[in-house]
Amino acid sequence: LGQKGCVIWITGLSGSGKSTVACALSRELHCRGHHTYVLDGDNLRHGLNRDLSFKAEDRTENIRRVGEVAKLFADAGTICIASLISPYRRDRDACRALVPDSRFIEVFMDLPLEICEARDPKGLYKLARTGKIKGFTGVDDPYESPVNSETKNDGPRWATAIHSHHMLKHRYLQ
Ligand code: GGZ
Repeated sequence: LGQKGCVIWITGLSGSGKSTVACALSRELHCRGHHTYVLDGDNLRHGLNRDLSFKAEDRTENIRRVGEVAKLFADAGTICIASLISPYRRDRDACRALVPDSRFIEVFMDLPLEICEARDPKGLYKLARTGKIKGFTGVDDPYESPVNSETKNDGPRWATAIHSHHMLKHRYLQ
């Protein structure tokens, strides 16, 4: 895995733990001598994607650009971990189509909205509920759950963040 790059695409609602898992996974892989790079949607929106809003067509463009960058990292032999809400199945599938199939691993942070909202680490759900943010994913904007992700969510749903992390560890970090 280390010699040939790949894309690990983490999708899920705001507050579902995508960035936390991305960082933890990156650190573990790095400790084992792999080259890794994390592409975080929220961070990239300050630079590469600063011209994009949260309306559907801009989200699609956001994901397209990050998918293309992730492909470049994978081509260069890096394990690229992309962490974006990426709410539309079609957009995620388009990113998958950019790399050979076995080199795209979709990880679904399958946490119920209620738990993400209860956590509300940045207070954004509260702003969305009071109408101060419009078009917030899960509140008044759609999220299409993966049907074909590489993670199987057979444990308690709230444990999926940890489960995803362990699944990847067992599959790729032996
Ligand atoms: C969803 C929003 C919105 C709206 C601001 N909808 O939890 P966060 O704060 O740190 O991460 C979210 C981030 C989502 O950016 P992405 O590039 O991952 O989104 S997408 O893949 O849909 O293009 C959230 C913050 O931006 N945020 N407004 N309306 N998330």
